[in-house]
Amino acid sequence: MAGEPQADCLFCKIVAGEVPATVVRETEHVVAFRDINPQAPTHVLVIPKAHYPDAASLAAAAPHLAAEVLAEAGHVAADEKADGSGYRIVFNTGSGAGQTVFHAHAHLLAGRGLSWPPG
Ligand code: DGP
Repeated sequence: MAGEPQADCLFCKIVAGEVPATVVRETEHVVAFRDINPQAPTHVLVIPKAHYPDAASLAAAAPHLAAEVLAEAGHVAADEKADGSGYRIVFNTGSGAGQTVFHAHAHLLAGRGLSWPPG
């Protein structure tokens, strides 16, 4: 059922505390933690605690939760002092776009120059 924890989902396990993570922000519905393989000095993943496989399904089923994920990404950027110099929020969606964990997550990238287009 949409939003229910999935036994085989890595990020559901992080939400449950079964896999450790370096959490930088947490609300009732959202958690933000450092990426294990950072691509920038600041690389934080912001996820809904409820399981949705990607950003589009999250936004369709729970638009307020999608908005909270975005708002929390902005708070992380401010916490990391990245809101002045600029930052990027990325939702890889589908394996062809580089999504490897099928639990919706925003990448918050900051702390270095970010070129465009991305690879
Ligand atoms: P994506 O490729 O867009 O699905 O992003 C998944 C990200 O998850 C990727 O940047 C690496 C990160 N990641 C994978 N396993 C772990 C883990 O066990 N802990 C943490 N903190 N991040 C992980």
